[in-house]
Amino acid sequence: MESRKIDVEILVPVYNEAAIIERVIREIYSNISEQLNCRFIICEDGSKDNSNLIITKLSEEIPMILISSSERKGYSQAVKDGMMALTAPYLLCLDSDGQCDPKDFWKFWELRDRYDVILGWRVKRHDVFWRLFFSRMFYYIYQMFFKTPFHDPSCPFVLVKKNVIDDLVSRMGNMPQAYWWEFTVRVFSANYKIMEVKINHRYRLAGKTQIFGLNKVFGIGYRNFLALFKILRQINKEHL
Ligand SMILES: Nc1nc2c(ncn2[C@@H]2O[C@H](COP(=O)(O)OP(=O)(O)O)[C@@H](O)[C@H]2O)c(=O)[nH]1
Ligand SMILES: [Mg+2]
Repeated sequence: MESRKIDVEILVPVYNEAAIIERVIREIYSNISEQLNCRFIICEDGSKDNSNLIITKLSEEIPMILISSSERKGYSQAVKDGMMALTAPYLLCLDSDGQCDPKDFWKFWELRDRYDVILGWRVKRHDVFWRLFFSRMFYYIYQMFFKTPFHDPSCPFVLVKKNVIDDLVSRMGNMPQAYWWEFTVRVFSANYKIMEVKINHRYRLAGKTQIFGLNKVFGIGYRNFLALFKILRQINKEHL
């Protein structure tokens, strides 16, 4: 029997999310699989909890490709590896912390014929205040470099056509923890058709950020700042 073709693949990076991962995946799946044939690309690496076990169990029930490693790869490498495994015509990316509301997916999906990339815009972002502060400061610096039209260039809720991923993925990875900052400036400078969609952003379902602890934010910010020069140089070269 010929299997039905997949409409959209859903990339979800996972690190130490045992407390919530089953709930998050089931919520996404029940929303999207009602109307579309979908498959997850789950990128789990280095978790010290039961995340991998829970996901493996879920894979008996929910269609997924599991990209696992016992070493933690870091957010950007995990997402990049997931993007390289894409085979469907569309890729939806969202985090596994429950902050993105999968109901918003349908606003993205409606726009898919008119745009190459659809970005989430967290109008009311539910993160701790100091995180919002640092993110805003970085936004102003980023805008000095790239002058993008985006309100929320680091939103981890994105729908992208496969040809865009194929074009850009090999160049990605200059910001080990801040994948979307780089991704959005690359799609912008490559002149793809892009739309921002307002989304409902929630507090983490449980646990706390796996990346941006207050003790790490200065180091990450500094390295991201240096990466901006590198990305700018690369983009300028591409436009020569
Ligand atoms: N595969 C993988 N996923 C990660 C890694 N670090 C964080 N994540 C996942 O990426 C998402 C965002 O991480 P989080 O720490 O919540 O960052 P925040 O939402 O930006 O505060 C979560 O779903 C994490 O489980 C990593 O090193 N590897
Ligand atoms: Mg988050």
